Order: sequence, then C-alpha cells, then structure tokens
Amino acid sequence: MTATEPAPTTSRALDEIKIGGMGASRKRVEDNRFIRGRGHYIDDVVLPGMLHMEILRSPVAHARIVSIDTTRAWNMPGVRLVLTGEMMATRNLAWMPTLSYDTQAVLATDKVRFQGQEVACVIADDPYIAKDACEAIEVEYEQLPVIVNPTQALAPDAPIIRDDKENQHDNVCFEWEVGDKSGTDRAFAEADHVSRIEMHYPRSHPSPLECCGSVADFDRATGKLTVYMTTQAPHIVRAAVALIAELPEHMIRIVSPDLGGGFGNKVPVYPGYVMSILASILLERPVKWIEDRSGNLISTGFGRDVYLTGELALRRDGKILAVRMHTDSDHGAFFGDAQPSKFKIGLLHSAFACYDIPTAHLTARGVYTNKAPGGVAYRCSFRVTEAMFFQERMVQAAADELGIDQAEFRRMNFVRDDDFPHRTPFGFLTDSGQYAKCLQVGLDAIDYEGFRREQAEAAKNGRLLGIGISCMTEPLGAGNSREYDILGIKMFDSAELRVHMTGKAILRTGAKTQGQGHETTWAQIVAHELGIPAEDIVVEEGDTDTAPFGMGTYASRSTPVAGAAVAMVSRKIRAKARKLAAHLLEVSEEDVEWELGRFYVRAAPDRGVTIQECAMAAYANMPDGLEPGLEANAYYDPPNLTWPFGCYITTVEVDPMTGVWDVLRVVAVDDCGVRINPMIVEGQIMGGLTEAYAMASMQFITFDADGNCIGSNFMDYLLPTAWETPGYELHEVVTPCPHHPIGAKGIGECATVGGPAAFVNAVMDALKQFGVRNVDMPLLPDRVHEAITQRHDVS
Ligand code: MCN
Ligand code: CUM
Repeated sequence: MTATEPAPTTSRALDEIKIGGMGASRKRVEDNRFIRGRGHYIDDVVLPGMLHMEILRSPVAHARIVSIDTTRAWNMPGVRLVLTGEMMATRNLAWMPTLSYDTQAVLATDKVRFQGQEVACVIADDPYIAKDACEAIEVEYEQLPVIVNPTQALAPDAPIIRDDKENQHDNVCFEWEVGDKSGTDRAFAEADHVSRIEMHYPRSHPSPLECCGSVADFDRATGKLTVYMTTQAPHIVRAAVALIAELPEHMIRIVSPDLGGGFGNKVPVYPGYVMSILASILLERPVKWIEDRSGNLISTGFGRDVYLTGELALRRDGKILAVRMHTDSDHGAFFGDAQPSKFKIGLLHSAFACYDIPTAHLTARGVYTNKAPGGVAYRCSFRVTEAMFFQERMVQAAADELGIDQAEFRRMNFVRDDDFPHRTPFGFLTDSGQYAKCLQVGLDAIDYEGFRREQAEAAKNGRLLGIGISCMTEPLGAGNSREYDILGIKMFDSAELRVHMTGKAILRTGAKTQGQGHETTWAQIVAHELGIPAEDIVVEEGDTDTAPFGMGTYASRSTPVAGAAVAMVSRKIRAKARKLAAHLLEVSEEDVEWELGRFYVRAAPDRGVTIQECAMAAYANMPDGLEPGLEANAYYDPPNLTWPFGCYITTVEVDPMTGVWDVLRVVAVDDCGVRINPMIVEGQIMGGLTEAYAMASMQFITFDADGNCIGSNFMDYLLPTAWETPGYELHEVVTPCPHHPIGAKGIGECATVGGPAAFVNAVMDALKQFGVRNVDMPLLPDRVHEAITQRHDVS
C-alpha cells in the first residue's frame, strides 16, 4: 500500500440520514393519515349505544342562582338525564380540585362566577335533542356586581367572588415573591438611572383547531371506566379521576386519540370531562361530549392576562445593576392553571436569564375575577412567554432612555459564553449559551447597520420605519423531580421499546403529541441509537393502559424529558443486543464493537451481525442464561431544565396616517441544541412566530363591564391566515445541551415566547420620535394611531 492509497475501510455503518436518523428532515409520518382525512380524533370515536351530552352555560358573569327548573327538559323525548349542581352535590361532585390546589365548580350550585360557566347538562339520544333540552332549562339568576380586572378585584369594597371558600376575605388567590429584596433595594438606591415601565400582556386563547371533548364509557360488568378525551397529559387525568371518582387506576383507562392541536388548552381537567364520566357511570352507556367553538373560547384555559410594573436599575454606561418586577395576574374565577406546585406564577421568574444581573426581586399577586379560569396556556412554558416579553420590552425602554444602541446594550449585559453554569438573578441555573453570537447572526442577517441608514433616510420623507430586537433564553422541559411536580406528582418521563424478532419495533412514551410530530421524531432517535430504520419503528402515545407512566406534553418537555428516555431505552436495548452479538459471533462481549446498525469483531471487522440479526437471536437463538426477548423501558429524571435560546429581529413600516403597520422582514435565530428533525423544528418555529405576530397585531380576548366575553368566535378573535402571515427567515446556532443524552433542547414554544417583543419593539422603535414608550398588545391600528397623534402611551 502506498501513501496515496486510501486506507481500507471495513465500516458498514449505515448512512444515518438515509435511515431517517438524527438530522434527517424526514416527512412527518402522521401526516399520511391527517392529510387523507384518516386521523382519528375525539369526534371520530363512536361506540355502540352512545349517548350525547350538551352543556348549559351561564349567560351572565356573576349571579346568584335563585332556581333551576329542569321539568321541561326532562319531559322531552330522547332525554336520558339532566344534571344540575344540586344533583352533583348529593354525590359530593359539585366541586373538583384544580391542578393548582384550588377548587372549581363542576356545575354551579350557589353562584355563577363567569360568563360561560357550566350550569347544567343534558344527556340525550342525539346531540340536537340534548341542545334543545338545554334551552328548555329555566334558570333564574339574581345578578351581582361584576369584576373584570385586577384593579376592580383589589378595590376595598369589591364583592368577594370566591365566597364559597372558607377564610377567603378578598379576591387574592395568591401572593408570591422570589429574589433578594434588600439587595435589590440597595442596588436601586445606588443606580445612576432607574427605568420604569408598566404594561399589560393581554388575555389570549390557544384556540386549537379541534375543541375539547370526551367519550366516557363505564362498563358495569367489568367495573372498568374508559375515557377517550382530548388531553395532553393522560396519566395526570387518570390520577385525578382515580382521586375524584375513587376508582382504582387499573380500572381507569384514559385514551387521548389524535389531537387537532393542544397548545396548552388541553392540559386542565374541564367540567365537561367530569360530567360525561359521571353520566356514563349513572346511565351505564357511553356518553360523548363535544365542545363547540364558543364554548371553547369562553370557558377553557386561556393564556396570559398579566399586568407588569417593571424597573431596571442602571449604571450610566448601560450596565444593568438590578431588576424589580411586580405582576398582577388575572386567573378568572378559579385558580385552574397547570403549573409546577412550587411556583405560583409559573416560571415567570425565568426573566433576565440571558443577562448578567447581580440581583433581582419579583413580587407576584394573582387575583380572582369574573372571567374563565386559566392563565397558563398557548405556548407559554409556564408563563415564560410573559417573562421574556416583559424582559425585552424593559430592555428596549432602558436602552432608549440611556441613548444606547439596542444591540450594544444587550451585548454588554449578556451572560458570557465562558460564564456557565450561571445562576440567574432569580435563582435558576443555566448551563450553556452563546447569546452574543446568536444576536450577531441575527444582526448580520437583517443587515442592522444598513437598516438604520435606510430608516434615517426614510424619515426624511416622513416615513416611519422601525426595527425590533428580542433575545432570550428560556427554561424548557420540566422536571427535574427535585423541583418540579404537579399536585405532588414528580415530573420525569418514560419510554418503552419492544424490538420484535424481525427487527421492527414499537416505541411508547409518557408524552402525548398534539401535532408536534412525535411519531416521526422519536423513531429518529431510536434509528440514531440502534440503526433500525425509522420507518421500521412505530410510535404510540396517549393510552394509559399501554403507555408507560409519564407526565404528558406541555412546556416543551417532550424532547428534553421523554426524548431523553427514548435515547436511554434504546441504549438499554443496544447493551442487550451486544450480548446477543457476542454469542452469535462466538467472541466475548469485550471484543465486540458497535457501528450504526451493526456489531463486529474488533480484530476482524468483516465479521459482524446486524441489529436485526441480534433481534432474531433474542427470540430464536439466545445464549444460556440470557433472558429472552428484546424489550426495555426507561424512566428519565433530567438533572436540569434545557435552556434553548434565540434572537428574533423584525422590521416594520408604520403608516402615520392610519396606524397600520406592515412587517417588512422577520429574522429568527434559534438554538435548540442538536436538531433531531430540522424540518419539524423549522415548522415549530414558523408556527411560533405566527402566534407571536398574531398576539402583537390582532389577538386578544376582552370583556365588557358586564363580563361579557368579547372574543367568543372567530369573527372577534382573530387567527392570522396565510394572507396576513409574514415570511420568515430562519437561522440557527447549535449549542448542544450538556446534560441531555443526545444534546437536544426543547423548541416547541421558543418563537412564541421570544417573538412578540420583536414585533412590538419594532413598532415602538418607529414611534420613538413621538415620545411614545409603550402601546399594549395587540397593536391595533387605532391604538398606534392614537399614540402617534396624541403623543402618549396607550394601554
Ligand atoms: N424537536 C427536534 N429537535 C430538537 C427539539 C425538538 O426535532 N432539538 C422536535 C421534537 O422531537 C418534536 C417537536 O420538535 O417533534 C417539538 O418538540 P419539543 O420542543 O420537545 O416540544 P413538545 O413535543 O413537548 O411539544 C410541546 C410544545 C408546547 S408546550 C405547545 S403549547 C405547542 C408546541 O409544542 N403546541 C403545539 N407546538 C405545537 N405544535 C403543534 N403542531 N400543535 C400544538 O398543539
Ligand atoms: Cu404553556 S402551553 Mo404548552 O406548555 O402545552
């Protein structure tokens, strides 16, 4: 062999991209059935003898229930059952616990506390009879004063909404603080400048394409309750049903079929689910409840509705010395969020994690109002959305006040690349990041300097151009179990892998896909670890009878937690396959090497066996003493959250005559570590940016003084279509997560979290010359126009 000849290669490792492994932009396998209309959603569940349930909702926001007359409904042909709060109360089921240690009415007994609250329900032979019968129920209400915001809720003479609760003498549902108060006060006293801003992150709604629903099926003969339902977290629901209905877990099967989106709307346990279950138990027939769009928009988990007072203590040169934040959050009539028990305002205190700030203090107060319960939903990672929006709006205001360039101000305050692990001012531990690089990629992509010149030039002709930057790192992937639990159930996750004798496999996890593509990406992780082609692996989630116990999908925790469990379970299988390979190759295990899809003898690389041959041996030719079969499960408790980061930059032009603003460009730079499926990741980012644009420009749910919900339909609550949606330019930085087995971090919520501030900052940049510092979202043309003509902030 001469020096120029290539070294002989014996590697028969598979081409990872070809087998659909990590890094492959594999088309989503689930789309095969979705685009053919063959998805199996909750309304597709039809069982023999099934009855239909309809809910009567309160037309008023706050009222004492004087009487409910159900006689006419009962007398209608085809009506099987009419349930009222009074009847539920006789079974001790009129109230249920929420996921935040509060209680919520299943059916109202004493009072109704928000418009759309469940008052009664009818179970009938078909949904039309059920609906007609609901209209035949006569309810007499005695109206009470209505509270629709924290200011009203906290007024000294405010009526007490939760008078059902002992010891509740006001409308405060929690008060919570975190950080170092005295250290922060000191830093503020010594600051050269204090920047202060107030704003409201309005109430929005996730509005998944498919609303909520359930089909409950109680079988008296076996004693088993099966519930098909729209839930992002089937095992949590099973635990809740076990506690509420006092049934043992093995007699409860929760099945979450295909979901037409979730976006956090399908995490809470809603009264409709509970009533369909009770009705099925009472009638011994399957009972289906399908929510309509208005029901979904007015009564189910919304997002945000938080008021902020934010302050930054600053040194003249731009260094941020301290942060002070106070939030008042509006939780509606019941504190019904799903969030880690320890943290009353979710992870809002993840704010300022990417900045190196010595000290900070946050006080948070939650209030009850006469509005639907919720707050944690809509791609929020437990309120990180609000955290990063407030952070980046505060940063922009501070930089402008000091007269320092937006990009420069951020750069000088970032946590540096060699400064990890880093303790954030509110106490989180971040483990990696390249924030300055991420920002630079964004600035280069948008040609920051060039745009500033263009902006100055345009101003000469009276045109208003603006550029908005938003940088953030966010905590995704609850747990670890030390700090994260829901109702005391620790947050870890799981995977179970069964490799059949021909080398095909089935994988199940404790997560639950709602459109994120788990059926595609989990198979890619297995392909990466085992060399089994992704197409040979089927992924199943959402059935508590078959899936291993897990905490479900929200807070973009699936890749960080369940995805890690998928890698770990694959490695267990590989370890066992190695024993089988050694047996087949008649060498000792230590002499066996692995390359993708194949074990070979170190001293004789030509002698090898494929993973499929090992699988066959597990059933047909195992060595003495080795347990047959090739199956394993793994429970994964991550050491930390994952910390993806991003930089979003948008440019806009505002029409000074009308207040209409057009998006010129949107640049997004995301770092979610190693990308399993780049195409799916890009889809998640584009979806997130679209939601960010929607919230910044058009989306909010508001209420009139009587508590009527404005936004109960898609005429009033707007979803951007392809027509309004701007184009996106996506870039990436890759910093592998140091503790995740495949270096991945979550991505599902990043762009929704970081995006809104980029749009608002851009419009505010254009309006700077009018002395305007803030216009609350959504930036509707009339608000922007008012800010321009009146030269003041608009809330
Ligand atoms: N992914 C990847 N590489 C990474 C990270 C993620 O290929 N480094 C892939 C994952 O394998 C997965 C998808 O991207 O297929 C999203 O992963 P992840 O960030 O782990 O988020 P989850 O799967 O936990 O999804 C939850 C998140 C949340 S909380 C909301 S809300 C939301 C979101 O996802 N709801 C959605 N995106 C959604 N997308 C759709 N289509 N529908 C929803 O309801
Ligand atoms: Cu906060 S919406 Mo997602 O976490 O289901």
